[in-house]
Amino acid sequence: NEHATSGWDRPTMRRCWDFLDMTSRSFSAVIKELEGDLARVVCLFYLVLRGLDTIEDDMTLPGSVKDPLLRNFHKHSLTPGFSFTGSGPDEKDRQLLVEYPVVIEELGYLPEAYRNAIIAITEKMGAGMADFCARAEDEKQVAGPETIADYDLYCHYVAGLVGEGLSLLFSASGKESPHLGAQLELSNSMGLLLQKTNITRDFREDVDERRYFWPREIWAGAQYGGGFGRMEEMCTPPEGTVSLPGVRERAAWVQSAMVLDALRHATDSLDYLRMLKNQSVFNFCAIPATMAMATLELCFMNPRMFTTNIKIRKAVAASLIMRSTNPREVSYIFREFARKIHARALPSDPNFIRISVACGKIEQWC
Ligand code: PS7
Ligand code: MN
Ligand code: MN
Ligand code: MN
Ligand code: MN
Ligand code: MN
Repeated sequence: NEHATSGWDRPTMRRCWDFLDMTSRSFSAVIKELEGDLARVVCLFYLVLRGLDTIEDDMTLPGSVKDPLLRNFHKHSLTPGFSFTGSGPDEKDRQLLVEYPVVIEELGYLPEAYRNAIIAITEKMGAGMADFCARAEDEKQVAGPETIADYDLYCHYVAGLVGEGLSLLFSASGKESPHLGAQLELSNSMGLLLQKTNITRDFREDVDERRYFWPREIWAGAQYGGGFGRMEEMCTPPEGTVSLPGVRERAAWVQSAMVLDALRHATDSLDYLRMLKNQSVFNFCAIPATMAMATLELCFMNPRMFTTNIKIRKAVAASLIMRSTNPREVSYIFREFARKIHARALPSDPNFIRISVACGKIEQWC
């Protein structure tokens, strides 16, 4: 029967479900609702990438330890008994790496097509993360992406590849078309929409931990209303000065450039969602996408984003979960948030015209 291979009663799989709840704020519920095999397969994919991301995020690890761990994580994931106990005590998900052997064992029970897809994506993501870490270690370079193209590349490694891998798994399950796994452009866009929203919202948390993801082209250059010397200056004036005039306003223009850059991926994401046939897969992809659009609208022109960790209200999230059921409804949700953003844009913002165009494109899609 179905339960014999789904492993619902294996202690190792039970522990993996525990870890999914412990490590995921946003994905746990939608992953568990996936149909058939897919719930377990995507749960394991999530845990492998969560383990890899825990290593990437750990700023207490020296490059000499971190670099090979990231580059070889796909091999470790196939080595029975591998665990990593060297994460700093403050890493919130360090226990997952301590008990990583349960994930490795469950990967071993997966059909080969699924396992190979998960391992191939993990290898590419680990190499990409390591490349960016190496640049941050290099004293001659400023940490973080230089240009917007560079920012797109980083986001491709940590999120576009997740979209690519998920599409491969959906196709391999037979629940989605075999063509879906080949739509790399569209699945990349879904990942970039989510990742760029997360990077924009998490400004303060990331800067406080000395993690810099905003592209220098946006925060240092005048074109997008920037001109700051360091990311920190957007929330705290440089040492020895009182708050400079215009800092708040320029920070707002940089923030609006970040929201605008994320909005670029909205229509491709709608195209991706339109290709899906399975209801449980649709919900899994659409709910994080509408949450991202709500989060972008919350961030836009919101000075609180620079000082605290802002989140959409529980009632808004609950309503989005209920409404994100089909492509037309989801496009209306996108349009609703695009209209709110457009209505709050100021003509004095250097990004004003580009914002109008981006919102207009979403409007046109519907
Ligand atoms: C396998 C579901 C649906 C075609 C661990 C889902 C961190 C935003 O670090 O935890 O706490 O600020 O809030 C997810 C495309 C990836 C991109 C990426 C794997 C959508 C490791 C999610 C998630 C592709 C790198 C979590 C990208 O944010 O971040 C699975 C289609 C992991 C998806 C990271 C971020 C995800 C993220 P943090 P969060
Ligand atoms: Mn998280
Ligand atoms: Mn992270
Ligand atoms: Mn990370
Ligand atoms: Mn985090
Ligand atoms: Mn984040």
